[in-house]
Amino acid sequence: MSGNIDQLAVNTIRILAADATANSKSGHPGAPMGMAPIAHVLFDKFMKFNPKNPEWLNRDRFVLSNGHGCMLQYAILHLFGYAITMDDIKNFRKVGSITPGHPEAHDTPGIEVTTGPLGQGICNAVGLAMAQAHTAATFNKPGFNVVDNYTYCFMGDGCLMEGVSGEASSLAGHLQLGNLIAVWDDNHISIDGDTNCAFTEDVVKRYEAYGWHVVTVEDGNHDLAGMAAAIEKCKAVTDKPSLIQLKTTIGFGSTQEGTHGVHGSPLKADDIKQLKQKFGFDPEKSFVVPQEVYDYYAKHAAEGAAAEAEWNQLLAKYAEKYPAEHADLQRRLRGDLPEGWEKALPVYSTSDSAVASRKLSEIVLSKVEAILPELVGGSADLTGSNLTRWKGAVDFQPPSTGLGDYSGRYVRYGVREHGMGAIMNGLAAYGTIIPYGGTFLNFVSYAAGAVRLSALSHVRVIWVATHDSIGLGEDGPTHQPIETLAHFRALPNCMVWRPADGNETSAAYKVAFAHKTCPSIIALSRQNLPQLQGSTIDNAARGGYVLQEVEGAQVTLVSTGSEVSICVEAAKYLADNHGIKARIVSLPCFEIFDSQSKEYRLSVLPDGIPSLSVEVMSTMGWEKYTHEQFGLNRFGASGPYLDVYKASSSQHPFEFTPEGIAKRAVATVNFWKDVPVRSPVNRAFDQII
Ligand SMILES: Cc1ncc(C[n+]2csc(CCOP(=O)(O)OP(=O)(O)O)c2C)c(N)n1
Ligand SMILES: *[C@@H]1O[C@H](CO)[C@@H](O)[C@H](O)[C@H]1NC(C)=O
Ligand SMILES: CC(=O)N[C@H]1CO[C@H](CO)[C@@H](O)[C@@H]1O
Ligand SMILES: CC(=O)N[C@H]1CO[C@H](CO)[C@@H](O)[C@@H]1O
Ligand SMILES: [Mg+2]
Repeated sequence: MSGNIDQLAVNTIRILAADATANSKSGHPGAPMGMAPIAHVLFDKFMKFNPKNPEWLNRDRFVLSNGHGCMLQYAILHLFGYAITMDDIKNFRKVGSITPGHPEAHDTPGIEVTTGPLGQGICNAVGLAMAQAHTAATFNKPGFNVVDNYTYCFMGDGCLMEGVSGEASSLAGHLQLGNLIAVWDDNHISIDGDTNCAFTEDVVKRYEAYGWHVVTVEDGNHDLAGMAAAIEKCKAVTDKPSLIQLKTTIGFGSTQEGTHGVHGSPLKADDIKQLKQKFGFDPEKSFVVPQEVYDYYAKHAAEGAAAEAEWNQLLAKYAEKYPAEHADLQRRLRGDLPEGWEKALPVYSTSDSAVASRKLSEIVLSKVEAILPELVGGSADLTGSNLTRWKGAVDFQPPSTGLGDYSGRYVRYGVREHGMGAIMNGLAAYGTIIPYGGTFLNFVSYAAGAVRLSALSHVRVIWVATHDSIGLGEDGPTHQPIETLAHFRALPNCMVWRPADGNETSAAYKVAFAHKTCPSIIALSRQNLPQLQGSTIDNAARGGYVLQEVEGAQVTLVSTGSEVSICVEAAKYLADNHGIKARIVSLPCFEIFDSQSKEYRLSVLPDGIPSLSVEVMSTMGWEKYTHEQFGLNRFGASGPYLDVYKASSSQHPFEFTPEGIAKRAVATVNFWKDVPVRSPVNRAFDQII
């Protein structure tokens, strides 16, 4: 296998990466040049894919966790015939190109997940491998291996330094994911130089301790046969994930090879010239691919197309023999939910008792789990308190543990919020699963890096975020979220829901499940909440609505979650004690409310009436909807929750009571009495795109 064509292909990849980064005067040539040999071996000799149909279910998955090396992936995808042209390579890192600065899943055919923030990709790969194992266990039948595939991942020193990779790798070892094979680009270099300045642990022993199978390839620059043998060995180990420690030279071929100088700066013109000369390319020409390299890769691409054609025949027979399973699989792959599924969502009446919304959430999950088999839930070790596991759920576990099996739909993530978030992104990216995960709202912040990527990469991931405020009480300020909602509301393409009662909780799930390209965080209370007159699923599904209208209203109280019912009492108090008429708006999701027509938004937040928002959180962001804000721009306090809400000392000036709200409503009415009041919904830029 050390024939000329292999070497020529490897050098072509290296030079393409050098040319593209030089052309865009930006990018990272080092990792692509160092990893070109393993990429060639993996894609050409092992990976199963059809460049003409990057969506084929039974393709092997590939994740470039060291996403800065994306020119490696773009070069490979181009050479194998994915819909990435040489012009696209020339447009690397330019506005509007399909070859952005780091891999973005929905931009580029053949890119599975969005990577770049180091450590995330390997966790996505764990999620993809879990999804494969689950989908295989769910759909495969004797004689019908509809899903029999692998997930491969490249990662750098940076990924291994990031803690999140340890969370997911630890879980992958426990889960015995034999279909996961990761390659560590052990080049001893990161941005600060030699990794011996900060990263000296024994990674091999660490991964062995996680329960991984580890092999080492000493010469990742030349030993193509050794690399192939290593992958072969890893494939043979089916009860452990595998790590290949691949010793490489960053920027191999550059005059600066082996130094951090080639990590993130394009090669200089004379360096590129000597590189091309050394590899037998014309030093005067750029973006050159020898036809024999295209032809050679086209053979493997054709094998992939044939494999898919064969698989399609298998699937056709499967459809005859197992029509229900086949229909379910196809539906899931489209991302559609079963017809009429929403009828299973519980509705409540005002006579139903007050229930904590975390419990209401559990009721929703229990009602829909049988209808939505694609739901795969879990919790970061808070199953009991965040109520994420429906009765009779089977755990997703290796059968050998006796704790469950791979068809199980409940994942024990352990105390690993960030890992859970990043793994869920991989689960969602696979195509057959809608993942949800539970933890306290405050600890979703631990996973902010992963949540941000959910939003950026348009995946349907749901956070069941309980204990959503100072209302959690005794656990105190360390557990009481303050800034969390403002943070995630500021994240584009992320729904932050804070339902006020049973109907609103059903609405939150209805929209979260139905929205194929947007993650959700559903903030849920620990304390009981009454069923509110006027809340319906349809109303709440618009993101905001008028809960209580009153003729001649002088103030609008706008609120979310557990504070809405306190506003209802405050309105009564205002009428009885101050003769002030207050209307009430519930605004459970900014993102969805913002997507309604201006006319609708103005009907909810009209001109002429001053408005006051009430939420026991940072007031940041509420200026967009209300004239005045009552919130908590400081940390909470520990104590029984009603005492915390009531506290009115100078040290704890909270007053989230009907009286406290009324006091501020009176001030609002007085302050705005003699000035024209326009709804904050009116904005100067409405006519500008
Ligand atoms: C979470 C995160 N922190 C920092 C960075 C910036 N960054 C990009 S590459 C890199 C060094 C990575 O070193 P390594 O993985 O060894 O890559 P190599 O230099 O070998 O290509 C850093 C710190 C990042 N992309 N993501
Ligand atoms: C809940 O919604 C249903 C229909 O969507 C409605 O009939 C019912 O009155 C609502 N319950 C409350 C408490 O408003
Ligand atoms: C060929 C092969 O080993 N396929 C495996 C792919 O992954 C599934 C799920 O882990 C296994 O059941 C298959 O054996
Ligand atoms: C379904 C489930 O696991 N419910 C549990 C929720 O947590 C409480 C304790 O907080 C348990 O009693 C339930 O069994
Ligand atoms: Mg490195």
